[in-house]
Amino acid sequence: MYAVFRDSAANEQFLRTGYFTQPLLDASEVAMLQDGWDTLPDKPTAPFAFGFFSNNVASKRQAHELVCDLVGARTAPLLNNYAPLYGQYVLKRSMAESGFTVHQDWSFADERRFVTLNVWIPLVDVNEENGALFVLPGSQSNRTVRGPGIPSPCDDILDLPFDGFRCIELRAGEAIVFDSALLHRSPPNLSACDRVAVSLISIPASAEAAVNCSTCGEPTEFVDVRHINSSFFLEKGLDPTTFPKVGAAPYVPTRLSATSLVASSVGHLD
Ligand SMILES: O=C(O)CCC(=O)C(=O)O
Repeated sequence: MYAVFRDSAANEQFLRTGYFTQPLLDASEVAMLQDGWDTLPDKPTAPFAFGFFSNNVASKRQAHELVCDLVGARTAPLLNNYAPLYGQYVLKRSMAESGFTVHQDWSFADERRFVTLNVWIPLVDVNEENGALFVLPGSQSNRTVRGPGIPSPCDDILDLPFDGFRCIELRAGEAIVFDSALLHRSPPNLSACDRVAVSLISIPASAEAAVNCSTCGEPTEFVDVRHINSSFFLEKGLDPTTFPKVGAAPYVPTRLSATSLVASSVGHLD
């Protein structure tokens, strides 16, 4: 398997748990990202919003370029030749409806050969009250086939109890780098202030950016593999249909359950 971190101890911990935390940005860089957020032409109003939910391409591009430049420069010395694919802000407003349920991110390259990453960095200190990430250590071993048009493997575990998940408390500018297959979620922000974070999707520089997808209903034995680039998030609104089909990947319908997770994941808790 492709190494993720240059440092072997960090890599070993990442491979075991599915994530690694690391102070990454200094106060001036956090301030630059905060300023980028404050001056975005189009801000979401929903209780919880990823940047890619927006229809305003100029706004998404402004965020994407800033996050890729700034966070990409800081992750380059740590990661084993990874390249930024897409950068965005993630807003969790101070609202009881701002929780986000259990999920795995889509994969953005061939997960049989590569690990794709989410580098998530809050712009304020985060804890259980204001919407820190909660992760299920070791759950990245569930290499499900995920992507647009493919039923989510997490539909039966959306309300899994928080026990077993680990709350990743971080200072502003500190990063959690996690495997796209790691199960994670975030509770509602019950503090008085909105929580803004940045997220950078990164893939190995030698990998072709690609999504698994189904463009004609529920898949049976195979899903399409389509090459993408950052326009998938920026101009195309996560619609893979105009990207070239470059192959097919075997697909077995999978629904993760609490029982399967106990067997495959919780044993990895350290
Ligand atoms: O920002 C959050 O609260 C959740 C982020 C998340 O789930 C993700 O980036 O995949």
